Amino acid sequence: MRIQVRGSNASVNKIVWLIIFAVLLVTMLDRRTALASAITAVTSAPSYPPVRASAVWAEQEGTGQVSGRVSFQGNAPSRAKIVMDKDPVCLSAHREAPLAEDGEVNGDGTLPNVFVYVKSGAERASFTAPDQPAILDQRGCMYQPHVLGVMVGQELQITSSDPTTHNIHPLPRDNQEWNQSQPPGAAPLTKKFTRPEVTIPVKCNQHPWMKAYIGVTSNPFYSVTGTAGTFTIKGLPAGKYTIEAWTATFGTETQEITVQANQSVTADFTFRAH
Ligand SMILES: [Cu+2]
Repeated sequence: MRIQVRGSNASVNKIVWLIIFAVLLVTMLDRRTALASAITAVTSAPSYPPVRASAVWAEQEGTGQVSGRVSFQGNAPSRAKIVMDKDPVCLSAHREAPLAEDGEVNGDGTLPNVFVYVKSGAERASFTAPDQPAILDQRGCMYQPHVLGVMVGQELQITSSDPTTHNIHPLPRDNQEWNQSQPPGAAPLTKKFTRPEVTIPVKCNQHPWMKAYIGVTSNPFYSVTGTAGTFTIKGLPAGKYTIEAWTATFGTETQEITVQANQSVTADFTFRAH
Protein backbone atom coordinates (compact mmCIF):
# COMPACT_ATOMS: atom_id res chain seq x y z
CA MET A 1 0.00 0.00 0.00
CA ARG A 2 1.30 3.49 -0.92
CA ILE A 3 0.39 6.51 1.05
CA GLN A 4 0.77 9.68 -0.94
CA VAL A 5 1.09 12.86 1.03
CA ARG A 6 1.26 16.14 -0.84
CA GLY A 7 4.71 17.75 -0.47
CA SER A 8 5.81 14.59 1.25
CA ASN A 9 9.16 14.06 2.82
CA ALA A 10 10.57 11.34 5.07
CA SER A 11 9.44 12.85 8.43
CA VAL A 12 5.87 13.54 7.26
CA ASN A 13 5.62 9.93 6.06
CA LYS A 14 6.79 8.67 9.45
CA ILE A 15 4.17 10.75 11.26
CA VAL A 16 1.40 9.46 8.97
CA TRP A 17 2.46 5.85 9.53
CA LEU A 18 2.61 6.42 13.27
CA ILE A 19 -0.97 7.81 13.29
CA ILE A 20 -2.25 4.86 11.24
CA PHE A 21 -0.48 2.40 13.56
CA ALA A 22 -1.96 4.13 16.66
CA VAL A 23 -5.51 4.03 15.22
CA LEU A 24 -5.18 0.32 14.38
CA LEU A 25 -3.83 -0.46 17.84
CA VAL A 26 -6.68 1.36 19.61
CA THR A 27 -9.27 -0.39 17.42
CA MET A 28 -7.80 -3.83 18.19
CA LEU A 29 -7.66 -3.15 21.92
CA ASP A 30 -11.30 -2.00 21.85
CA ARG A 31 -12.36 -5.19 20.14
CA ARG A 32 -10.45 -7.30 22.62
CA THR A 33 -12.14 -5.50 25.54
CA ALA A 34 -15.59 -5.93 23.95
CA LEU A 35 -14.91 -9.61 23.29
CA ALA A 36 -13.76 -10.14 26.86
CA SER A 37 -16.93 -8.48 28.24
CA ALA A 38 -19.11 -10.61 25.98
CA ILE A 39 -17.41 -13.78 27.20
CA THR A 40 -17.87 -12.71 30.84
CA ALA A 41 -21.57 -11.93 30.22
CA VAL A 42 -22.18 -15.29 28.59
CA THR A 43 -20.44 -17.30 31.31
CA SER A 44 -21.84 -15.42 34.32
CA ALA A 45 -25.48 -14.89 33.23
CA PRO A 46 -27.90 -17.68 34.19
CA SER A 47 -28.73 -19.59 31.05
CA TYR A 48 -32.15 -21.12 30.60
CA PRO A 49 -32.88 -23.71 27.97
CA PRO A 50 -34.62 -22.48 24.85
CA VAL A 51 -38.35 -22.80 25.05
CA ARG A 52 -40.57 -24.50 22.53
CA ALA A 53 -44.11 -23.29 22.18
CA SER A 54 -46.21 -26.30 23.00
CA ALA A 55 -47.72 -28.07 25.98
CA VAL A 56 -45.50 -31.06 25.19
CA TRP A 57 -42.56 -28.89 26.17
CA ALA A 58 -43.91 -28.61 29.69
CA GLU A 59 -44.16 -32.36 30.11
CA GLN A 60 -40.91 -33.36 28.46
CA GLU A 61 -38.55 -30.53 29.33
CA GLY A 62 -40.04 -29.07 32.47
CA THR A 63 -38.36 -31.03 35.23
CA GLY A 64 -38.51 -28.53 38.07
CA GLN A 65 -41.29 -28.04 40.57
CA VAL A 66 -42.45 -25.72 43.31
CA SER A 67 -44.35 -26.82 46.33
CA GLY A 68 -45.31 -25.28 49.63
CA ARG A 69 -47.76 -24.88 52.45
CA VAL A 70 -50.22 -22.05 52.93
CA SER A 71 -50.64 -21.08 56.58
CA PHE A 72 -52.93 -18.75 58.44
CA GLN A 73 -52.07 -16.66 61.49
CA GLY A 74 -54.62 -15.13 63.81
CA ASN A 75 -58.17 -16.00 64.73
CA ALA A 76 -60.07 -17.87 62.08
CA PRO A 77 -63.17 -15.96 61.03
CA SER A 78 -66.50 -17.42 62.09
CA ARG A 79 -68.36 -18.94 59.18
CA ALA A 80 -72.10 -18.69 58.76
CA LYS A 81 -74.29 -21.78 58.56
CA ILE A 82 -75.88 -22.13 55.17
CA VAL A 83 -79.66 -22.06 55.45
CA MET A 84 -81.17 -24.10 52.61
CA ASP A 85 -84.81 -23.83 53.71
CA LYS A 86 -85.69 -22.20 50.40
CA ASP A 87 -85.31 -25.49 48.54
CA PRO A 88 -86.45 -28.72 50.28
CA VAL A 89 -84.33 -30.82 47.89
CA CYS A 90 -81.20 -28.98 49.01
CA LEU A 91 -82.24 -29.06 52.65
CA SER A 92 -82.78 -32.81 52.61
CA ALA A 93 -79.31 -33.40 51.16
CA HIS A 94 -77.62 -32.44 54.44
CA ARG A 95 -77.99 -33.85 57.93
CA GLU A 96 -76.62 -30.64 59.39
CA ALA A 97 -76.48 -27.22 57.84
CA PRO A 98 -73.06 -26.91 56.16
CA LEU A 99 -70.85 -23.89 56.82
CA ALA A 100 -69.97 -21.32 54.18
CA GLU A 101 -66.69 -22.38 52.57
CA ASP A 102 -65.08 -18.93 52.35
CA GLY A 103 -62.84 -18.13 55.29
CA GLU A 104 -62.30 -21.78 56.18
CA VAL A 105 -59.09 -22.60 58.06
CA ASN A 106 -57.95 -26.22 58.39
CA GLY A 107 -57.56 -27.73 61.87
CA ASP A 108 -53.76 -27.48 61.61
CA GLY A 109 -53.82 -23.75 60.80
CA THR A 110 -53.37 -24.13 57.05
CA LEU A 111 -55.71 -22.84 54.36
CA PRO A 112 -57.76 -24.87 51.90
CA ASN A 113 -59.11 -23.50 48.62
CA VAL A 114 -56.06 -21.39 47.83
CA PHE A 115 -55.45 -21.05 44.11
CA VAL A 116 -51.66 -21.02 43.57
CA TYR A 117 -50.44 -20.40 40.04
CA VAL A 118 -47.59 -19.09 37.91
CA LYS A 119 -48.59 -15.49 37.39
CA SER A 120 -45.60 -14.51 35.24
CA GLY A 121 -42.47 -16.05 33.79
CA ALA A 122 -44.17 -18.67 31.64
CA GLU A 123 -45.00 -16.26 28.79
CA ARG A 124 -41.82 -17.50 27.04
CA ALA A 125 -43.95 -20.36 25.76
CA SER A 126 -47.54 -20.82 24.72
CA PHE A 127 -49.51 -23.81 25.87
CA THR A 128 -52.36 -25.73 24.37
CA ALA A 129 -55.20 -26.60 26.70
CA PRO A 130 -55.49 -30.20 27.88
CA ASP A 131 -58.00 -32.45 26.13
CA GLN A 132 -59.65 -33.52 29.38
CA PRO A 133 -62.35 -31.17 30.63
CA ALA A 134 -62.31 -29.59 34.07
CA ILE A 135 -65.41 -30.61 36.04
CA LEU A 136 -67.52 -28.39 38.25
CA ASP A 137 -70.23 -30.46 39.92
CA GLN A 138 -73.28 -29.37 41.87
CA ARG A 139 -73.91 -31.72 44.76
CA GLY A 140 -76.11 -31.08 47.77
CA CYS A 141 -76.66 -27.62 46.29
CA MET A 142 -73.01 -26.73 46.69
CA TYR A 143 -70.32 -26.44 44.06
CA GLN A 144 -67.69 -29.17 44.07
CA PRO A 145 -64.94 -28.17 44.14
CA HIS A 146 -65.25 -24.74 45.69
CA VAL A 147 -62.15 -23.49 43.80
CA LEU A 148 -60.90 -24.96 40.55
CA GLY A 149 -58.48 -24.11 37.78
CA VAL A 150 -58.92 -24.35 34.03
CA MET A 151 -56.74 -23.27 31.16
CA VAL A 152 -57.80 -20.77 28.55
CA GLY A 153 -59.59 -22.80 25.86
CA GLN A 154 -60.00 -25.88 28.07
CA GLU A 155 -63.48 -27.33 28.26
CA LEU A 156 -65.30 -26.80 31.52
CA GLN A 157 -68.08 -29.29 32.17
CA ILE A 158 -70.72 -28.29 34.67
CA THR A 159 -72.55 -31.32 35.97
CA SER A 160 -75.39 -31.66 38.43
CA SER A 161 -75.91 -34.49 40.87
CA ASP A 162 -79.00 -32.81 42.36
CA PRO A 163 -82.69 -33.49 41.62
CA THR A 164 -83.37 -29.75 41.54
CA THR A 165 -82.85 -26.96 39.02
CA HIS A 166 -79.69 -24.88 39.25
CA ASN A 167 -78.81 -21.72 37.40
CA ILE A 168 -75.09 -21.35 36.86
CA HIS A 169 -73.92 -17.76 36.62
CA PRO A 170 -70.21 -16.85 36.37
CA LEU A 171 -69.40 -13.18 37.03
CA PRO A 172 -66.19 -12.49 35.08
CA ARG A 173 -64.37 -9.17 34.64
CA ASP A 174 -62.43 -10.09 31.49
CA ASN A 175 -64.40 -13.00 30.04
CA GLN A 176 -67.93 -13.18 28.72
CA GLU A 177 -70.70 -13.38 31.30
CA TRP A 178 -73.49 -15.94 30.91
CA ASN A 179 -76.07 -17.65 33.03
CA GLN A 180 -77.88 -20.82 32.22
CA SER A 181 -80.41 -23.08 33.87
CA GLN A 182 -79.77 -26.78 34.36
CA PRO A 183 -82.83 -28.85 35.27
CA PRO A 184 -82.47 -32.25 36.99
CA GLY A 185 -81.07 -34.91 34.68
CA ALA A 186 -79.93 -32.40 32.07
CA ALA A 187 -76.74 -32.98 30.14
CA PRO A 188 -73.60 -31.28 31.46
CA LEU A 189 -73.10 -27.71 30.29
CA THR A 190 -69.85 -27.27 28.40
CA LYS A 191 -68.16 -23.88 28.40
CA LYS A 192 -64.76 -22.34 27.67
CA PHE A 193 -63.03 -19.17 28.75
CA THR A 194 -61.04 -17.14 26.26
CA ARG A 195 -58.91 -15.00 28.58
CA PRO A 196 -56.86 -15.61 31.71
CA GLU A 197 -58.64 -14.40 34.83
CA VAL A 198 -57.91 -15.20 38.48
CA THR A 199 -60.54 -15.77 39.61
CA ILE A 200 -64.09 -15.77 38.24
CA PRO A 201 -66.78 -15.99 40.95
CA VAL A 202 -69.67 -18.30 40.12
CA LYS A 203 -73.09 -18.07 41.70
CA CYS A 204 -76.41 -19.84 41.30
CA ASN A 205 -79.43 -17.69 40.62
CA GLN A 206 -81.65 -20.30 42.31
CA HIS A 207 -79.62 -20.83 45.47
CA PRO A 208 -77.94 -17.64 46.69
CA TRP A 209 -75.54 -19.49 49.03
CA MET A 210 -73.89 -21.41 46.19
CA LYS A 211 -70.41 -20.05 45.41
CA ALA A 212 -67.42 -21.25 43.43
CA TYR A 213 -64.32 -19.61 41.99
CA ILE A 214 -62.67 -20.52 38.71
CA GLY A 215 -59.03 -19.59 38.12
CA VAL A 216 -58.42 -19.30 34.37
CA THR A 217 -54.74 -19.41 33.37
CA SER A 218 -52.78 -19.31 30.13
CA ASN A 219 -50.35 -21.97 31.38
CA PRO A 220 -50.81 -25.39 33.02
CA PHE A 221 -48.95 -24.38 36.20
CA TYR A 222 -51.57 -24.12 38.93
CA SER A 223 -52.73 -26.00 41.99
CA VAL A 224 -55.44 -25.68 44.64
CA THR A 225 -54.72 -26.39 48.31
CA GLY A 226 -56.81 -28.96 50.17
CA THR A 227 -57.19 -30.17 53.74
CA ALA A 228 -53.40 -30.12 54.30
CA GLY A 229 -52.97 -26.59 52.90
CA THR A 230 -50.26 -27.75 50.52
CA PHE A 231 -49.71 -27.32 46.82
CA THR A 232 -47.36 -28.72 44.18
CA ILE A 233 -46.82 -27.36 40.70
CA LYS A 234 -44.87 -29.79 38.53
CA GLY A 235 -43.32 -29.68 35.09
CA LEU A 236 -41.71 -26.26 35.40
CA PRO A 237 -38.81 -25.52 33.06
CA ALA A 238 -35.78 -23.86 34.68
CA GLY A 239 -36.36 -20.15 35.03
CA LYS A 240 -37.61 -17.33 37.18
CA TYR A 241 -41.29 -17.09 37.97
CA THR A 242 -43.72 -15.04 40.01
CA ILE A 243 -46.21 -17.28 41.74
CA GLU A 244 -49.36 -15.95 43.34
CA ALA A 245 -51.53 -17.46 46.05
CA TRP A 246 -55.12 -16.28 45.74
CA THR A 247 -57.71 -16.59 48.51
CA ALA A 248 -61.36 -15.57 48.48
CA THR A 249 -61.19 -14.03 51.95
CA PHE A 250 -57.63 -13.09 52.87
CA GLY A 251 -56.35 -11.44 49.70
CA THR A 252 -53.40 -12.51 47.55
CA GLU A 253 -49.65 -12.89 48.02
CA THR A 254 -46.88 -13.25 45.49
CA GLN A 255 -43.36 -14.67 45.58
CA GLU A 256 -40.43 -14.68 43.18
CA ILE A 257 -38.93 -18.11 42.68
CA THR A 258 -36.01 -19.52 40.68
CA VAL A 259 -36.48 -23.05 39.46
CA GLN A 260 -33.58 -25.29 38.45
CA ALA A 261 -33.89 -28.40 36.31
CA ASN A 262 -34.71 -31.57 38.30
CA GLN A 263 -35.06 -29.61 41.53
CA SER A 264 -37.92 -28.74 43.82
CA VAL A 265 -38.25 -25.22 45.20
CA THR A 266 -40.20 -24.54 48.38
CA ALA A 267 -42.46 -21.50 48.56
CA ASP A 268 -44.58 -21.21 51.70
CA PHE A 269 -47.22 -18.54 52.12
CA THR A 270 -48.70 -17.04 55.28
CA PHE A 271 -51.95 -15.11 55.37
CA ARG A 272 -53.07 -13.12 58.41
CA ALA A 273 -56.44 -12.30 59.88
CA HIS A 274 -57.70 -8.88 58.81
CU1 LIG B 1 -78.30 -23.95 42.53
